[in-house]
Amino acid sequence: MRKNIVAGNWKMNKTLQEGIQLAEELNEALKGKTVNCDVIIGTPFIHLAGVANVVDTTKIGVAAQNCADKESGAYTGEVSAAMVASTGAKYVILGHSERRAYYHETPEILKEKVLLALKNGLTPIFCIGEVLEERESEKHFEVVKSQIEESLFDLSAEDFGKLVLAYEPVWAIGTGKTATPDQAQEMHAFIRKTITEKYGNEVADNCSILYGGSANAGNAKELFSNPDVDGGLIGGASLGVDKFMPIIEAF
Ligand code: 3PY
Repeated sequence: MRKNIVAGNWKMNKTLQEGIQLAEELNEALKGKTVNCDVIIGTPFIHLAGVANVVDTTKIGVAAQNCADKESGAYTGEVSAAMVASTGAKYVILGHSERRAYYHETPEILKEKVLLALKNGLTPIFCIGEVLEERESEKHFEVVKSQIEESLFDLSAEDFGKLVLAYEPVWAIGTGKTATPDQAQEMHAFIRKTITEKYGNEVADNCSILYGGSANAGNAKELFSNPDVDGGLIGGASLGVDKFMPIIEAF
């Protein structure tokens, strides 16, 4: 069943204490409330266990923002999918454009990360999206299709069915620019069609496709009202309960 999801991506923000406080505040804000979406917070590695400990995990899912492309061993500074899962986190954001651009994560590396995440019972939230020049030269559909094909299309239908996708046009990340609801719907429908062609209607219909890129309380309702936009991956606006709750309540 396709789910509505609002997922925060804290990126590299918040000390451990600040992160725990934010998670506690969100937990409190959601107490006794019925919301029409799954809520996830994507924290830095150091917060994962602490956050998973203080939140009601039946109401708030915890996500890492990355995991290693290796199982274990001599990889100084890396954190494996098994380690992420051992904290109580249930999700991992993979392929964010910041990791592709600054940490040179290739489609092949991402493919390994997705496999390891799945092997360890984590749900990957897999990010895709074009840069500005690609949109301006009308290559955006082609680029997004390749990103999906190269890292995900070797998966079985069963495993593909475990993924969440997040369309994040790179030109809308941290720029204050947002794709218009029509641009978001057009791309999300294209992504769903791409999935249908490979895996069939059922897998495509059940796949949650989130929009990311300067989504906030002001534009969430309009973005989420599109039939193929199943929620958001939220950057800056997930860093305070006052900004994040209205997005959760936009469903
Ligand atoms: C943003 O909203 O800027 C994001 O990159 C969310 O992942």
